[in-house]
Amino acid sequence: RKMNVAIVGATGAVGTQMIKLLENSTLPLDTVKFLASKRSAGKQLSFKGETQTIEELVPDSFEGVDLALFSAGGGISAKFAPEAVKRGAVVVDNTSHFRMDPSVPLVVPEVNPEALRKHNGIIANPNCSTIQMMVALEPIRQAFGLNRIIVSTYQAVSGAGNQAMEELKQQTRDFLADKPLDEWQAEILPCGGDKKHYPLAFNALAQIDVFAEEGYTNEEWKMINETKKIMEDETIKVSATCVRIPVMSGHSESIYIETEKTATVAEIQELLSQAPGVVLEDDPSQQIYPQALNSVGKKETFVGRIRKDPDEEKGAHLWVVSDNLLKGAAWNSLQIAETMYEMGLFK
Ligand code: A2P
Ligand code: 11C
Repeated sequence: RKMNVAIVGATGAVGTQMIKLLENSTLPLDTVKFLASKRSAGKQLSFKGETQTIEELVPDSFEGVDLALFSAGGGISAKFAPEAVKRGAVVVDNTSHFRMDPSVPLVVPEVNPEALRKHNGIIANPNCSTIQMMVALEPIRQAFGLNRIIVSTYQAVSGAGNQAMEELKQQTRDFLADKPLDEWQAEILPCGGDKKHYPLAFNALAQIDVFAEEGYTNEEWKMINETKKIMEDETIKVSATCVRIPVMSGHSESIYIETEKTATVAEIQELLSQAPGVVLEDDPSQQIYPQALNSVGKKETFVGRIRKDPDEEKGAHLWVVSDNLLKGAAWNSLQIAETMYEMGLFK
């Protein structure tokens, strides 16, 4: 049977990528609905060469919909995902709203596809910085065990949405025009929901999302809590520092791990060269290592700079890069839907 699909947040940074990916999806499509706010209703976009009209999101938008891909913010998911489920749709939600709900699977298809079987209508897509870390580390965990992860991120501005990207572009223009710093506009970053705003252009901001318990930001807690849920292991020690840098797309991560069994660099390289969704780019002799710019538009997670910690036999460092809008968001969401289809999980 062919499927009716709805994209919620069709005009957003992630929604736009979802539309592009859906054009080449293996899902058997019948109709596709493009939903956004009242502001966008009536605007047009192109899908598979045909002009389509964006509709305002209302509860009845989901009548007859089999699959709804949500990426319009946590508040919208909280309100409308249950409406979609009530009307018989399966929801793949890209926001943080349902992620830690025990009745909601949190899935990276390369890591824990079996969790999809337990869904109750909603499946959560993990945070972008968590997803790429899981793709790189799960093969290592399987082969050598994983006791500890310490990660520092270098995250792109597209993770904060279209308006944040515009803000960075304007600040960059201001810098190049020698405009004094106190005349630059900062109204969104580091976080739309917080009180103070700082420029990102030619800067690095050690805040993504709002501050929460113990001096960690929500983005850092997401990496900690989501890792334990996806790997189904509460005992893994995880700590994170999340930093926004003036890159448009492609999140980079410096990851330190401690394995249970000792692993050599060659063993980790061999493992990751075969791992699903991973591209190994690791040849210091040729200056080969992953770069954010090269990751843009690709579905894979790129791993390099693999090296042992000089003082800890079971410690190793990796540099992990992926397109945050694709594997971190739109592609992982659609990949969840395609995996569910292959598993026969759509009624
Ligand atoms: P709109 O463009 O109509 O505001 P981004 O993450 O790039 O900021 O995009 C957010 C997405 O969420 C956009 O598609 C936006 O639509 C959508 N959105 C925001 N608020 C609402 C709302 N109240 N109802 C439906 N969609 C919304
Ligand atoms: C960022 N990781 O790069 C965030 C965006 O929990 O889905 C995704 C927030 C989330 O800003």
